[in-house]
Amino acid sequence: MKRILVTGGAGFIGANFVRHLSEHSDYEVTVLDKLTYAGNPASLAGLDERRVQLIVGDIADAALVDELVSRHDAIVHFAAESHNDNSLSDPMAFVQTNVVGTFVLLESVRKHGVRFHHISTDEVYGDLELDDPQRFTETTPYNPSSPYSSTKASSDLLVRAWVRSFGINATLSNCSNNYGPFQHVEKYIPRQITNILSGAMPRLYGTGNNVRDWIHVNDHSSAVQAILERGTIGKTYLVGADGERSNISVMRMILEYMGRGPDEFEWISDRPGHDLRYAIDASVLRNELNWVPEFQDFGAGLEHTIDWYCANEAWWLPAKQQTENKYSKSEIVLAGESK
Ligand code: NAD
Ligand code: TDX
Repeated sequence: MKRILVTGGAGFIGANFVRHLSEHSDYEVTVLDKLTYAGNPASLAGLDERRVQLIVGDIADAALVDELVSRHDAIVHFAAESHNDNSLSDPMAFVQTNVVGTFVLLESVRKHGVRFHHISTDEVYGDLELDDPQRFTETTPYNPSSPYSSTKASSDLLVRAWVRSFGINATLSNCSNNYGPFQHVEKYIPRQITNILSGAMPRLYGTGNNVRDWIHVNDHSSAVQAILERGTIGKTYLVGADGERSNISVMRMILEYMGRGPDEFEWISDRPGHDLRYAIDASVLRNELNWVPEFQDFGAGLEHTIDWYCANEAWWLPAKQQTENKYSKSEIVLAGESK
């Protein structure tokens, strides 16, 4: 297995994965990316051009996909519309890329018999109560809440059906919330860091008690490589690093690390349908593939991420104003500490 096609490789997790493969394998990588607002070729800057090639195109373009799939040994499929808030204002693009785009890839994979790994999210399982002792496992029933998570769930079900009905060589992984370098400024952690760096207030939705299960993006990359190389065909693996934290606690860590007071943020009206808590039980991945996350200390990973945004303003600044303009159309700032 030498030639890998990475869809969405100019996005946050895809670009980090391509960087990871450059360091931890001798694969040749082709990135297929539409370069939507979320894709940035600068995220691949500095990589060896003899080993990493960027093709700008759409995963729903069947002719392009077929030509590319036919000359690769494996596909790792990250490309997606990925932001819940956008899926509330413009769901069509989510159906087109996440569902139709995945279908187009699967048909080509079926035709050419290549290995396929599908990247998905823990959000397909819906949410948990704050005090629920259970975490998501590979057998938790699907129960997605948002247009984003419902289209990711749809894509997972397509992959499973193509395995069962057509015998394609596919694996799936559902990961928790990633953080690290090259994440778009629309997402929670980079938004707060870059708000502070731009002289604006950080913004917290709802009560701030919602819990996300954070994993460093490099640990997601090592998990995907392990599944790609050693995973059982047809199987789903949950990826997480025991990183549950409430949004308000993450907010206060960012404020502290950036030298601000604990209440120097704004309370914002809640996201409609806001999932309360995600939590992953990754013991299948740990036990079967001996995968261990490297970034066990969330505080250290967060400080490293803050340092990266401080040092890479040229990477994030061009997207900042447009992102905040989009948010300003729907967000309502609440007076005082109300919910
Ligand atoms: P991202 O939005 O940063 O990147 C998505 C990339 O896909 C962009 O480069 C974009 O240009 C590209 N793309 C979008 N539509 C395309 C199309 N039609 N054809 C080709 N390329 C297209 O997203 P991300 O956060 O890096 O997420 C990557 C994958 O990981 C997604 O499948 C997402 O569902 C999944 N995931 C993300 C997280 C997270 O915390 N960010 C957690 C679990 C799973
Ligand atoms: O400004 C904000 N303030 C805020 O309180 C933003 C942008 C978000 N939030 C909250 C909403 C969530 O509870 O922070 C939490 C994280 O929000 P996002 O970064 O938008 O992530 P989330 O909705 O949890 O989804 C992410 O994890 C799962 C990714 O965007 C998905 O692609 C992935 O599947």
